[in-house]
Amino acid sequence: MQPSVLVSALLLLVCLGSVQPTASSVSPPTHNVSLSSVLSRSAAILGQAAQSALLALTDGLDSLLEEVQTQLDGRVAASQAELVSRIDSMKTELDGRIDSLKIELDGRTDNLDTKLSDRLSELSGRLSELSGRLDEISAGRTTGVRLPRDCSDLESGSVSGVHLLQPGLEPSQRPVAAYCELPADGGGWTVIQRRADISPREDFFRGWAAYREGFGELDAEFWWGLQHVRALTAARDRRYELRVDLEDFDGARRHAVYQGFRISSEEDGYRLRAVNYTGTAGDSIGGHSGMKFSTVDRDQDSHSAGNCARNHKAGWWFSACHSSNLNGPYLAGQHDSSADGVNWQAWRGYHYSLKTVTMKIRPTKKL
Ligand SMILES: [Ca+2]
Repeated sequence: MQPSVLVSALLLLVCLGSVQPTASSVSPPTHNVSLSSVLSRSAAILGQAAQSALLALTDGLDSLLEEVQTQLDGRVAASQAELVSRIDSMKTELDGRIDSLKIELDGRTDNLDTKLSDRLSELSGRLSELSGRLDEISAGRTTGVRLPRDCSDLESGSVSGVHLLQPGLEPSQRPVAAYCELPADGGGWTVIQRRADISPREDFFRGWAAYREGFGELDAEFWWGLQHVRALTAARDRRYELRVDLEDFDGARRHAVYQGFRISSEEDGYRLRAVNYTGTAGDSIGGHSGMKFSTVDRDQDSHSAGNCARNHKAGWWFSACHSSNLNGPYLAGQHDSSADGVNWQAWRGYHYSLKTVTMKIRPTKKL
């Protein structure tokens, strides 16, 4: 609209311009009045045209601005809506996650409660069982009836598990709980040590007092205690054998039996006697026969320059130092370090820590 008005005005101006020189060249001076009126009318027409053009231009700009503004408003509104929708969906997702975490947490708490409750009931059951047995012992003391000295004295029909024994010959000696392995190989085995692939794992890197008294759980990993082994093997009327059962992580099993087994008094260092080997594992204890027991805090080994118990992280009848380390750290199979696992040199060597070990004793003779 506005360009066409401008063009018309300009065309008029050109026409007037082309007429004027001719008129001025051929017309007399009297014609000047009518020319000036033509010019003034033209100027008026031009002014009006310019004004119309300006108005049209202003209108055009206004509508353009309105259109831009509308579009901008629309886009801002759309962005806002998109943002709100995103925030909403994030919030929904977070709420969902929080809910599922709450449910998981509740489930775990319930599970833990159940486990704790089961364990408490089990412990409570064992406590009342032990309490009942203690009553029996008290009754036995007054009537002169003794508890079994070792597991071979249990009545026939007894089952494997924890039993109360009285290893010492002194009637005043306190009873001690022991694990009895009854059906295996004729039965009657008193287990004096066990390693197994279970958790929580027992710490076997302990001092003299712990190895003397015993530690661990009888139905899991444990060391029964040198004082009890001594009490049994000190008796002159019985001879004991030691059997060691070994298993690796491939499920292979070997055993070693020492038909003559005993240990000396604490004053003598719980010195080992293990002779007359038979078995399938190779002899890795015979070389320790005659050695005193050593712990990290009581070095009684034959290695004058070093502490074998510290170096191999166990208590054992170390010489300088060992061909078996059955109380060593549970390294679970192949290990780079040398001789500081649950090692049996004659079978799996110094870089293999066995999966399961059981050491057990029973009388070969009852005089
Ligand atoms: Ca030493």
